[in-house]
Amino acid sequence: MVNEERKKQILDAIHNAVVQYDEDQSVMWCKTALQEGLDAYETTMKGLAAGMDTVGELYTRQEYFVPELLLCSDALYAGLDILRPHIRTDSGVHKGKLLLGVVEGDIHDIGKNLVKTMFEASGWEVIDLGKDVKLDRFVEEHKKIKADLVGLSALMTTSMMAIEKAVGMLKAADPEVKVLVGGAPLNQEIATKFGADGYAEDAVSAVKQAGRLIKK
Ligand code: B1M
Repeated sequence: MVNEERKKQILDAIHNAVVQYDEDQSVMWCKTALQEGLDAYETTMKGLAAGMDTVGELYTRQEYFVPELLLCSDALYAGLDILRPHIRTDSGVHKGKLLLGVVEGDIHDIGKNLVKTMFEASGWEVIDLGKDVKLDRFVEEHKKIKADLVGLSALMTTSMMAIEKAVGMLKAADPEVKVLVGGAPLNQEIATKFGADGYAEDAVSAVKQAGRLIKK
């Protein structure tokens, strides 16, 4: 196991690779992280996702623009491809079926994909509808597959309003449906106001929250 100093060096290098949109460095340092025994999930969050947070700050300060954001996302995904197979799994246990997607009007899917990764790693079957998903589609697919849980993600204050609508549509179609919501502009208070059954601020707490919701 590496010492704290080396761990920080590796996580910083991954963070910087995302910020500098350097796919090769992202891949190289994520491989190094695994070779040196770092936990794959911690590396994802404290390296790749932390890099994306810095990118967000650069965008807010107008030092980065949309093209840079896209390149940074590519560097994040290149690293995630290396780490994902190593994220610890609860193999052989089927926990439930999650219908997941980013609501209409919103194409931010990095967070949703991390949520998906954690659910799959924890033994859930995930039906991923992708991003910018029309609200009718969540209802139609839920009717077809009878998901144990529907997960809705939104990253913008504008698109988050679609969550309230989607929850209403899902509950009208199936009063028993459980809906979990998440994404940066949301919090527990808003989620409750929108009628959702649960809210989670990150991918790990989403899985824990899901476990609680389907037990009820
Ligand atoms: Co844009 N974007 N973006 N963007 N983008 C934000 C969200 C923004 C906050 C930037 C800013 O202004 N500071 C801002 C929104 C402002 C607002 O709220 N109104 C913004 C904007 C304005 C836009 C555009 C409109 C820009 C434009 O075109 N002028 C446009 C939107 C187009 C559209 O959607 N219709 C746009 C486009 C893009 C890109 C395509 C270039 C790219 C996305 C690439 C992609 O996703 N494939 C992008 C990016 C990368 C960002 C920032 C920089 C990073 C988002 C991210 O991936 N974070 C973002 C600024 C920021 O967040 N600081 C920004 C990392 C990710 C791991 O975190 O997504 O929060 P997050 O996910 C977390 C939790 O939220 C939670 O768990 C995840 C993992 O722990 N979570 C859930 C998420 N979903 C969950 C669901 C759950 C539970 C937990 O249960 C179901």
